[in-house]
Amino acid sequence: ARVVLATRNQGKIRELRRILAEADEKIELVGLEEFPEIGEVAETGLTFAENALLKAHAVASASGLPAVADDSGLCVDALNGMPGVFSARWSGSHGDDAANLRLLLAQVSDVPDGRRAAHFACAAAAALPSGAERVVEGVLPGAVIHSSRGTNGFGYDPIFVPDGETRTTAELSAAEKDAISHRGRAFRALVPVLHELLGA
Ligand code: ITT
Repeated sequence: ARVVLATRNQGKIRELRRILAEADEKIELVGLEEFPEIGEVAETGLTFAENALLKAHAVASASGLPAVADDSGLCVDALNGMPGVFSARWSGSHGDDAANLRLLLAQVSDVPDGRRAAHFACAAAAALPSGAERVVEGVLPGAVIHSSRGTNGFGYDPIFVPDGETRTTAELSAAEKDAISHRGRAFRALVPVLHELLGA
């Protein structure tokens, strides 16, 4: 089945192509570059699920094809769950991973070890041009550290250590991250749900 991947985030695109190819070789992902007329979708939702559904619906109705979307972020307990849905625009400039990470590090610099719990969250949404929809979520619990380590992944990966790990998600291999990540969990759960939606 041809399904549009409704994201412009290159880090997500790399991971989602891997995760979905591994989970189901029959899903043929079409990139948004095939639909240059589709513009930015305003992420006005207050939750990951709302924003993922907004993006999936906008792209499904504009493309006429089924679409899947990812809304995700880092929720830091000591910051009352922030940056959360604002993760991509935390520093004010959308998608500036380096600036977002720098600001977050400064904001948690006084938080003692033991109070640095955080989690990555991902909502995976699927929508059809008819308006039918499904959404599932995945999380990865862990903690934020004091300075960056590692060069794999994207976004806040260099400052996040999953529970039970000593390495940051930027120090894990691609396969190691996919096996435990919020995105891996959400999109592996989405696959059977997407098939059910496409068959309905
Ligand atoms: P699209 O809306 O086009 O998908 P976006 O970058 O705007 O792209 P989001 O609003 O979902 O997407 O923001 C997600 C942000 O959360 C992303 O920019 C990262 O900073 C952070 N993030 C999400 N998953 C991550 C991961 O696996 N590792 C590190 N940071 C992650």
